[in-house]
Amino acid sequence: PVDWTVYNTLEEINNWLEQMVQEFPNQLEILRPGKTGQGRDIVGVKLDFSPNVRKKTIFVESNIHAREWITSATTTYILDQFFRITDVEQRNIIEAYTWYFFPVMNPDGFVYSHETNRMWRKTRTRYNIFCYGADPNRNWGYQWMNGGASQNPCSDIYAGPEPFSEPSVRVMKEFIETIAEDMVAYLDFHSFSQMLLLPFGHTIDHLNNYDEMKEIGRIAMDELEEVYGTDYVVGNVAETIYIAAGSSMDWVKGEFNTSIAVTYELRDKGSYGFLLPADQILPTAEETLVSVFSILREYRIRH
Ligand code: 0X9
Ligand code: ZN
Repeated sequence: PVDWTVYNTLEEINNWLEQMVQEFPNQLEILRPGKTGQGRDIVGVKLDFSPNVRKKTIFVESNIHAREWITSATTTYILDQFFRITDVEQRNIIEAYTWYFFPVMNPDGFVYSHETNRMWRKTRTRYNIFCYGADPNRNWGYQWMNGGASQNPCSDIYAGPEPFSEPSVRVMKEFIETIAEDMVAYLDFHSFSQMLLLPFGHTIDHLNNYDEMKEIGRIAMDELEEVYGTDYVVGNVAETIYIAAGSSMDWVKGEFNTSIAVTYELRDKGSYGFLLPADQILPTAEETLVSVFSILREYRIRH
């Protein structure tokens, strides 16, 4: 069962998504845009509280890195809360957009992290007799291999033999292209470090709407901190965490100049790292949701 007291398997998450769609057929639609390298469906949902009205869209991505289990736990919590929240200001924000949720963007890696190697990060493409997988957050075709990525298939940051070599990445690229025109926000969830990262990963330059997003991000992370005292750093990828080119967020920002493009690095700061205890799922999810509302509210005030 998905109740945010334990970490769930891919099957449990997908069953829960299907259950939600059955319960709310007028607001939710199941999406299966394509298959992974190992033949699994990549499963997402489209959420719209007034499906006949065309709106701006928001895309929510998590678990493109397999071992970052807190990320899909958090985004499924957010999706669930969208059906429970009664606060008028929050409902206005939820209902102003068409939402896309893809809780597990890397299903092959996610299953491998559950069944075989808890610390697995990449996809599961076989590249040689010893080494499997490319980093699906180095495989996107914007500034590909321009820093912080490797051409060695045994590396955890292997960018792949070419941009979009990984079937799951290619599927999601093609799906995002079909909705990009109306997209106002791309929310990408990773762990860990407690950071809110802004484009880009290949340069420390403050490009596009960096200054405005830095200001909005700081306000949002201050509100997040008020919930449980969790402190976040805000800044561009290259200067805040490290140079890293070929990510999904950078591709979205670079290709479509999407107004809000952010990458969360959720809890914690390294005590447990990727092995964040399950009793931290709810507090992490709660504080993160507060900050998502905060980002959207602050953006809407300014536009
Ligand atoms: O290295 C990564 O892909 C991310 N950190 S993680 O520990 N979750 O692996 C940072 C990604 C941010 N980089 C860009 N969006 N360019
Ligand atoms: Zn990650």
